[in-house]
Amino acid sequence: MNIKKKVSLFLTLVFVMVMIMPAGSVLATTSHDGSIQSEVYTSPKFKLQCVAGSVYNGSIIDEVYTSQYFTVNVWLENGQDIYAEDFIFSYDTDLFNYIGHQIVKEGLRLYAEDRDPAGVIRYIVVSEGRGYGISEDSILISLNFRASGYFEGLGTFGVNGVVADKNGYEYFATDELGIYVKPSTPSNTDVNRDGKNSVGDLAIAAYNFGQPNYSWSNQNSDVNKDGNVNNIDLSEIVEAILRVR
Ligand SMILES: [Ca+2]
Ligand SMILES: [Ca+2]
Repeated sequence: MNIKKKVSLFLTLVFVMVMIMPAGSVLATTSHDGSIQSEVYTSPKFKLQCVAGSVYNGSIIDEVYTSQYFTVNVWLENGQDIYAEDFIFSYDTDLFNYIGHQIVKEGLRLYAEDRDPAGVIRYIVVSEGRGYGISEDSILISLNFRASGYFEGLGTFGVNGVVADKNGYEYFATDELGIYVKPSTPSNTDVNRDGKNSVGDLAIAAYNFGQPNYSWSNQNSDVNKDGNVNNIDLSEIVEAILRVR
């Protein structure tokens, strides 16, 4: 094989390797002084996470009760100077009702939300200015849902789309998450689950009175699981305390 053919074969091999290289591969690069260096190449990716309670401190869950409120966080991981995201979020409309969204990371802003009644929503999220690009794992957007009161079973959430870095390089990312909807349980007035009904349970629920579910300090404050902490929950706890001798 002559030199020309060898070079041609080498270049073809390099091209094929780059084309099939998965995220996380080691990529050989040539530095300014001509030496060969290796870099670990990781693509940004989405991760879906379902939580009950507050966005950052809530407990991660994989099942919900019928009629329960909960939050699905869309995370962006492995990002480096990512400044814009254009993605489609999908959910099962038989099992879940979409309530709304929140942006919790400073410097991020939602520029577009395009909703389709079939359970498909397109979002465009942008970092407003230098210093707000995403270079560490961050929640892009938090989506509030309520499990429908009519159906039980396994429902799926999906996200896929394109994110781009400060140089305009675009990366495709996707993720999927299954959440099981189970029947509601009867009221449980023992909010802190210490085995007794007392004023401690009442105080916890009182602290969460009137708050949206993502800011509850304890999800058991909603004793009748209707998605609100209100005078119905407090009255049930008081009645349980009065029954204690
Ligand atoms: Ca208790
Ligand atoms: Ca309630």
